[in-house]
Amino acid sequence: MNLRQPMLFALLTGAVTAAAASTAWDESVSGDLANSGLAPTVVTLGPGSNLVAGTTGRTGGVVDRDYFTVMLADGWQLESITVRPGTTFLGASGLGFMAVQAGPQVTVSPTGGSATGLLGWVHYSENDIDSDILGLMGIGPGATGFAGALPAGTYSFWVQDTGTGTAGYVFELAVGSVPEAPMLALWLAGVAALALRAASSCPERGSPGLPRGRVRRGRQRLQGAGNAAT
Ligand SMILES: [Ca+2]
Repeated sequence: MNLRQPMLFALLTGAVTAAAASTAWDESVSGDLANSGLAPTVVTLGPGSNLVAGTTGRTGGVVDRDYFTVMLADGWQLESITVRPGTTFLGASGLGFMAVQAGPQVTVSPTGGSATGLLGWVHYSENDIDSDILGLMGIGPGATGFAGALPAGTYSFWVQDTGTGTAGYVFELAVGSVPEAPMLALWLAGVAALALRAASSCPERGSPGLPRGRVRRGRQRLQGAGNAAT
């Protein structure tokens, strides 16, 4: 097989092999995430998939709220937040809550009942397992709102389930590089060049089944017709 063929296939299909998710924070290993929005735990994200796992819920009347801050460097963006299996729910509502505020803190009161000041928020449920909830966060009523990926910057997240008991959560945060227009143009030019090369390397005359003798005779007839017309 031509060594270029796999690369060409990948370019044309956009096929990318998904890298295994890495663990950015696991409460069972690294301890409870911060309980105060004013001092969130800093969680470091890398390119690709990052798992943030922990527990929330209400024990002895106290809600274990979890707050963490992530920083996205220039050229990078948060593309999705997928709820993964291992996430569980409490009470009749069966809803967990996740919110995000721009900056290094969540200053919005957890008991104020207002989303003002949040960038977005979402109630996630069993139905969201293996689904991306970032888009839903962006349309949380009362919050500033956003659409698409979260661009470079600092963001603080707030996770809670106020039901009695313990609810687990596993979120997969996908970080990707921001597509650059010049790079996209180069990529398109490359695809076009490969397509032209593929076309020009097709069997001459484009008639694999036509004997060469007939092709030659056909050309001679055409040339003869051309001569007659001049
Ligand atoms: Ca916790």
